[in-house]
Amino acid sequence: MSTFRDWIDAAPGARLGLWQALACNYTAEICATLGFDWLLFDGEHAPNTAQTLLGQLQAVAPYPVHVIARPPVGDAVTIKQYLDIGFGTLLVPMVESAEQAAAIVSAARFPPRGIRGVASSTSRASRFGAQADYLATAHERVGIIVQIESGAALAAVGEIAAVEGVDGLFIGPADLAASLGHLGNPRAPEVQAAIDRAFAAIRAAGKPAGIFALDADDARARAAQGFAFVSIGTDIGLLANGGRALLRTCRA
Ligand code: 3PY
Ligand code: MG
Repeated sequence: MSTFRDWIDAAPGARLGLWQALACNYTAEICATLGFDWLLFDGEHAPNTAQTLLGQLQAVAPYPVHVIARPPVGDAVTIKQYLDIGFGTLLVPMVESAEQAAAIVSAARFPPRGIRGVASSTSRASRFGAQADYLATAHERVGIIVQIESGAALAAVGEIAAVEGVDGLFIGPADLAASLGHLGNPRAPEVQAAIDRAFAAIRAAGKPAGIFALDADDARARAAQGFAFVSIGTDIGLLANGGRALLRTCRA
C-alpha cells in the first residue's frame, strides 16, 4: 500500500472516505468492499483498543483501500503501538501547536530521526522480522495527519502545517465549532469562515487538507473547494440512517 503522500499525489481530486466507528472486523470488511478511497479507524471516539483495531486492519488488508487510524491522543506510547500493529497513516486529534506536531512526528520515527521505541521482529509492521530493512525505512512509509479543531489550532495552523513530517492537516468541524462557542452547530457562519481560513493556510503551506463533511452537499462543496481527502460518512450513519429510512418507508 502506498504512503499517504504518494496516495494523495497520485491523482487530482478529492479522496472520499468512510469513518469506521462500529469497532467491528466484519463490518469493516464490508465497508472495504464498497469502493471508498479510504477508511478511518477511530480510536478516539469509538470503543476500540489496539487489539480490536488489529482485527479490523487484518479484515480490510485484502482490499485496495487506504487505511488511516486515529489514536485517542497523540502520545508516543499510543503512536508506537498503532504503528507496530501495522497502521501506516495516523490522524492525530487535537493538535494545537507546531511543538506538539513536531513531537508527534518524532514519536513516529525511530532514533536518530525521532523517539519511537523499537520492536522489529515482534511487530506486524515489519512482517514479524521478514522485512529486513524495516527499521531503516519505516519513516518513509509513515504518514502523519494532524487535526485542526480548536481556536488555538486555528491561530497556529500555518506553523503547524510548516512542520516537517506533517503530511496533511484535517479539520474537525465538530470540535472546532465547540471550541468557537457553537457546540453542535458546525454550520454556524463563524465556524464555516474559520474552516475556510484554515483551508487557505494549509494550502499556502503546500500540504493536503482534509475534512469531515457534514452531509453529501457539504462533501461535494469541500471536494470542489480543493480538499484532498473528505470523509463523507460513517459506518454507524449508514446503518442507522438506512434502518430509519427503511422503517419510515414501510410504515408510510
Ligand atoms: C471533529 O469534527 O471534531 C472531528 O474530529 C472529525 O469528525
Ligand atoms: Mg474532533
